[in-house]
Amino acid sequence: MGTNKHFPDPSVVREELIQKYPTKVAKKRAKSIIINDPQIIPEVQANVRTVPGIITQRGCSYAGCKGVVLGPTRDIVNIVHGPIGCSFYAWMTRRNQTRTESLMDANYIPYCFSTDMQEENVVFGGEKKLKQAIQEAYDLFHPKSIAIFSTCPVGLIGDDVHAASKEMREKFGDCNVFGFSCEGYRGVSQSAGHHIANNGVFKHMVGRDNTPSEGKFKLNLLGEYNIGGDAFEIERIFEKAGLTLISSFSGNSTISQLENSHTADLNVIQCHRSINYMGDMMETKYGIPWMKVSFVGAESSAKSLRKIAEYFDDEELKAQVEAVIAEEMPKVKAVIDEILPRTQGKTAMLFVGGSRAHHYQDLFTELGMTTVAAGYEFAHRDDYEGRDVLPSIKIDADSKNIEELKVLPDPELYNPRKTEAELEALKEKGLEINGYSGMMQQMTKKSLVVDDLSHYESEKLIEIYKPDIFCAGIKEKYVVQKMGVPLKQLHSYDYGGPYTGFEGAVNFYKDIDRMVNNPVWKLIKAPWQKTEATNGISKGLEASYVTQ
Ligand code: CFM
Repeated sequence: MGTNKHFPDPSVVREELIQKYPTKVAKKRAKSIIINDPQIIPEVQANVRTVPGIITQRGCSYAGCKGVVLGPTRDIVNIVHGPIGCSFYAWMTRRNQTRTESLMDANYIPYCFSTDMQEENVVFGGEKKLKQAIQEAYDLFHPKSIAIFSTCPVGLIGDDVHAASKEMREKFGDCNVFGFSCEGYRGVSQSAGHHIANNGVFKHMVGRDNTPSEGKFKLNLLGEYNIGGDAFEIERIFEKAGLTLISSFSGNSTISQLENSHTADLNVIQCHRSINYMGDMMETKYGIPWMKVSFVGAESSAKSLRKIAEYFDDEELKAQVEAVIAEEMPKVKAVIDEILPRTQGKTAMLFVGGSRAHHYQDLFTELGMTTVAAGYEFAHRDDYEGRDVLPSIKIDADSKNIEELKVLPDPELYNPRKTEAELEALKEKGLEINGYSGMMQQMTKKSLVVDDLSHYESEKLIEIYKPDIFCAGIKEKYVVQKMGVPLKQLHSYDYGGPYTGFEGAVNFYKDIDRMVNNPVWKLIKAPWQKTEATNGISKGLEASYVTQ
């Protein structure tokens, strides 16, 4: 073991994590528990099935499709075809905010639409009920669009949501009805649902409105879902910098914006995991390049703005971006100067979704804190190791299950925004076009990277590292806090936020300061404080279901 209790030998930790598992399980889990080396970047096993019986953090394909990608667009009526539970438990739990222009504008986010499938529908089929529900939603709201989401029983009994959607679309004439085969079991996690959602939005929405958009520097913001108002802060910054946001995918978005999004000249991608498919497809069909950005962290926000200005290669824009940074940064700096002495040297662990476990490390770095271990719930190898590994990723049966759209350049609308030579020149300047280098390159040597962390492993990690803060979600929150470690929810932000951009960074610093310096945690006796520790690893704490 290392001498510092916060930084134990990662190979010992790895052994500790898997030693209680049956041999086969241990062997499998070992491939997802990696000691990082940013120079070499070892291979991580990711996007594979969770071992049955292991308590995972993951969600389902339906959650990724309906909840994540489609949920934030305010004027689509999203009907869930399935039992009511699938709707009820997905109803407004993801905090994607939206802001209508006027009180009269459509906003269906607060509603919960479900076909409320019963046993009778499972036995005799649910298509009739689905069509009735579509009709009812149409009669009540006259929305521009209705999307149908399939839950597990729908796929099992074979209801054809696409045929039902088509029939109703043709019947109405003025309402775009389309369906998603996003049954919960479609993939190994919600990641499958993202891909299915990307395909559907691309097929049924993008490119429907060819009205030329206005603005000198037009871009779409992909993979930003406006959790806790994050997109509002990015919109503020874009506006200040003179950038025109055509559409976000999909925080605070509308159907019209998505339908017109192919008129933008650049796609910037914040959450690579959930929407990289869209970036690629829009590039192929319309000639719009994409760039990875992150507006999580003040430094990252400044860097992302500079990247965008570099892409458009306009001196005025570059000057404006510098002016924005010069105006925003001092306010951020003032807060950091005050907080840093209290947060410096503390440690964090992040186990969230498919992009935040990476992005939020930047905010912790700004606070002088070290990320000792991190991982995603459902990311793929490219999110860990970088997109260079894409050709070497094995397409297993679970991935084959998800449709890959065959996309070709549009005969009329394909218009490469940059020539090959221009793209090359940008790359030479260090701009990563259509690329993402992943989380591991940024993490320190010997930090621990764990994919699809199990509940048992999270308890073990906390016991060994005793981090000053653990970042995950509501399912983990109270278990971790009962261990005497504050948990920051990085999905819902513990009802705080926004955390993006410059103002968001300040919010985050203050929230983390409050959490890691709160004396209440010292009043809780964590299990390892009740027993004697040997070599930094307590022998006293055991997950309740594991026996010696
Ligand atoms: Fe992307 Fe997201 Fe995330 Fe995600 Fe999610 Fe989310 Fe997330 Mo929860 S799209 S991968 S599927 S950044 S809902 S807004 S916080 S797990 S890290």
